[in-house]
Amino acid sequence: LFSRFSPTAEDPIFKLLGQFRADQNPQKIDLGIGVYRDENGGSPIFQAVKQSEIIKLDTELEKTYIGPRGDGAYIDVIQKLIFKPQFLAANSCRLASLQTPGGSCALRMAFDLVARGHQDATVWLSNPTWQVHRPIIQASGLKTASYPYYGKATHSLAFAEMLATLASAEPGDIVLIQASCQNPTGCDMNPQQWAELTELLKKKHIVPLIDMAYHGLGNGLVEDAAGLNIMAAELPELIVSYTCSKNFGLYRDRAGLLTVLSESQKQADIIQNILVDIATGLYFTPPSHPGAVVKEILTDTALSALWKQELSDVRKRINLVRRELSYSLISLGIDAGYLADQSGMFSLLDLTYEQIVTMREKYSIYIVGSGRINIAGINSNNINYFIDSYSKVVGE
Ligand code: PLP
Ligand code: TYF
Repeated sequence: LFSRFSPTAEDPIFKLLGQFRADQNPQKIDLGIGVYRDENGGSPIFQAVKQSEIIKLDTELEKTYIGPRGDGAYIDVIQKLIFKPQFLAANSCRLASLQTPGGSCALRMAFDLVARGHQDATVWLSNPTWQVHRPIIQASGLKTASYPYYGKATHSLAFAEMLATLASAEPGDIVLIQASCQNPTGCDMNPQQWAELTELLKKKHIVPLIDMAYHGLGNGLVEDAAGLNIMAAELPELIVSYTCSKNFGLYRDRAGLLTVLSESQKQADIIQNILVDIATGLYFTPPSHPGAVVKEILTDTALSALWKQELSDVRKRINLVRRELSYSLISLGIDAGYLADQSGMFSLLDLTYEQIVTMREKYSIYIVGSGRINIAGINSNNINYFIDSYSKVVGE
């Protein structure tokens, strides 16, 4: 049986991480994988998480299954973090939700749900998007198409082109949008653009799937959810995939959420049962611990304040590095104003494939093949080396 299989390609981001780890150069810099790094280059556990884990260790009484839907109280606190209170007061009966093992799994569940009801749906992906979106969609058997999102020359959103292309989508198609801190471009829509896109989706009966992987890492918890809330207030149907991987730093522990907004409570009840059915067929029950840790933080006033402070520190550091990088490169005559304007951990640098290889092989600076850098990989110890190397490579 197994001789039938041919090899598949390794995930390029993890491949790059392996190369980085094997590199002996003490000046090496990892700008690859999307993991937050602090000023010392480490990824320490949030203090709020550590404290919550200690409480959980002391108070957890059993390890029995939490069941396919997960913990209802965890679902409630995440929904409160995402949606405006007025929206939830009027519409929570229209929501069907599931605690999931991270954001990737929430996405897979969302596509499996769509495929059960509408096998011919096309999922529209931004060009470019997170490179794992496509394989997750293909695993659910749905078709993909792409819409313009980013103008390389201007380093900004190609909004008019995006709207023009999405106008050709069919009713019941899905458009995948990132809520904030778009991976890999760092370019997000402003509220006016969210509203315009909402109008189009409403008119054409297209359903948005909003992937929220960097909630609070851009401009703030409320600000990063503003576009999503514009859509939720206007549209009959919407899907949200959420992950606590980045904003709680829970990467390996796997805490996520899938929330589906439908037209009525009756439809939401049907969707809820289907989601439970799909989860049962895939993994049965999500891990309890990371969700319990998040729930503890969000229901405890002191822990919640501590977490918000830590998240704000993360955000401030990312934005500080953005500005420093931008100004230093501009002072060398390199067009880099866009780095300060974009948001979240990622931006695309103007590098050819050959230049990316040179950055890696000659300077031990690890950048994803698209030119994507993790801004948080830069700190005051390595910024000068980075700027020096980058300016040499682009000047050659
Ligand atoms: N969506 C985007 C845009 C991401 O960058 C990530 C990153 O990991 C995810 C979803 C998935 O998150 P998770 O690690 O929780 O599966
Ligand atoms: O884009 C990133 O770097 C993160 C982490 O297969 C990641 O989202 C990278 C590759 C992958 C899963 C997650």
